[in-house]
Amino acid sequence: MKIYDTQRAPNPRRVRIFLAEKGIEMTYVPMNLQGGDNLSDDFVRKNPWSKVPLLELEDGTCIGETQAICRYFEVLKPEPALLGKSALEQAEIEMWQRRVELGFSTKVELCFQHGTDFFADRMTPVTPVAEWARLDVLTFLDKLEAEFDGKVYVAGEAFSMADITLFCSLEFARVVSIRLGDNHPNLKAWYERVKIRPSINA
Ligand SMILES: N[C@@H](CCC(=O)N[C@@H](CS)C(=O)NCC(=O)O)C(=O)O
Repeated sequence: MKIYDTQRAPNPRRVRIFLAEKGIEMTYVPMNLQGGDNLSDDFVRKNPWSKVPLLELEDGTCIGETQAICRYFEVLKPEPALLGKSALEQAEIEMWQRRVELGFSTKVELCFQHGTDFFADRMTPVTPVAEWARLDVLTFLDKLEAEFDGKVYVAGEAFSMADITLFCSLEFARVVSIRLGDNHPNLKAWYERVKIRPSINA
């Protein structure tokens, strides 16, 4: 079993942290995205969406999408639970996971894709898209800050996938000069709590 991976990209990092939290050893295949490794015929045969991370099982089955890969390992190794145990925990973690991924991570990625020329060989950056996404990201952080009052982790008392997603996207957001500000004390305290977990260096 192996995972096609890129060190600095946020989605592969989410998987690495998830697996490190669970103590699962993995073989990682490094991919150079800017060099176009993910656009090669060989890789596109494995993943027609040409994205990493991609999990390839021993029988050749390929699973794309970070959340799907993580769910696969959550079922194989339920402890520690990162997607929740009870029906309520699972629902709350998924609710926050979706809010963070759709409302923040995706928009940060749009800022990067449309605000830089990193992928100019494969797409046409549209500056207003990056500008709109940036405004949306800043609004999202302010809203999350207000909701975070009294919370330990994104989905409540336990560290979960929602924290991994927010942390990876927040660190990646620095590339497009988006950072927590003095108006985000709750999120800054959360960030310091998460940053010291050993898995974060995976
Ligand atoms: N929805 C996918 C997104 C994966 C994704 O966008 N991966 C980026 C790296 S973070 C990628 O492979 N980009 C290469 C490209 O767009 O050519 C997931 O959750 O795994």
